[in-house]
Amino acid sequence: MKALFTENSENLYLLLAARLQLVRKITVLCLLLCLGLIIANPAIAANLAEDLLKQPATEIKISLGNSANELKFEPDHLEFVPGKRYLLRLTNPSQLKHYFTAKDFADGIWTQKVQAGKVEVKGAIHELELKPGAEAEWVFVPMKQGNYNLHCSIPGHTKAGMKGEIAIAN
Ligand SMILES: [Cu+2]
Repeated sequence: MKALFTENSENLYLLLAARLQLVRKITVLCLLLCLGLIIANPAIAANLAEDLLKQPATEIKISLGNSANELKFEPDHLEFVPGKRYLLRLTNPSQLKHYFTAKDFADGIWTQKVQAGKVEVKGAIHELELKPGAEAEWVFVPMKQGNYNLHCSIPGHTKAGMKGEIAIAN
C-alpha cells in the first residue's frame, strides 16, 4: 500500500512537471504572439510614430552655393543619428539654380515633410531644386546607417566641386 502510494506520487510529480513545462511553452508562445500583434498593429505603430514626431527636431543648415556664386555646398559634410528627428534648412543665396541630390540618402530616411513657401509636401522626396534665393525645410528621421554622396545635378556643377557627403551613424 505504501509502495503504491509512493509510486503514485512519483507519477503525479512527473505528470505535474510535464504540465508545467507545457504551460511554460504556451506562455512563451503567447508572449511572442502578443509581441507580433503589437508590432503588426497599425494603431500601436501609429502611436510609436506619433511619439517620434513629438521629438523636437534638431535644426541643421546647408547652403547650396553662396553669394559669391561659388559652386559648393556649405557645409559639405552632414552627420545624422538614426532615429532622431531633424529639420534640414536649405538655402540658395547664389544667383544660380542648384539641386540637392542624394538619392541613396533619401532612401535611407523617413521624410515627414518638405516645406517651401506655403506648400508642404508629405511623403518620400528624392531631390530638391532651389532657385536663386529659395529656401526649403526638410523634416525627416534617418533610418539606415551609411555614408551617402550629395551632389548638385546641374551639368558641370558636381565637377566644379558642388558635392558633399552625408553620414548616418550612431
Ligand atoms: Cu549647382
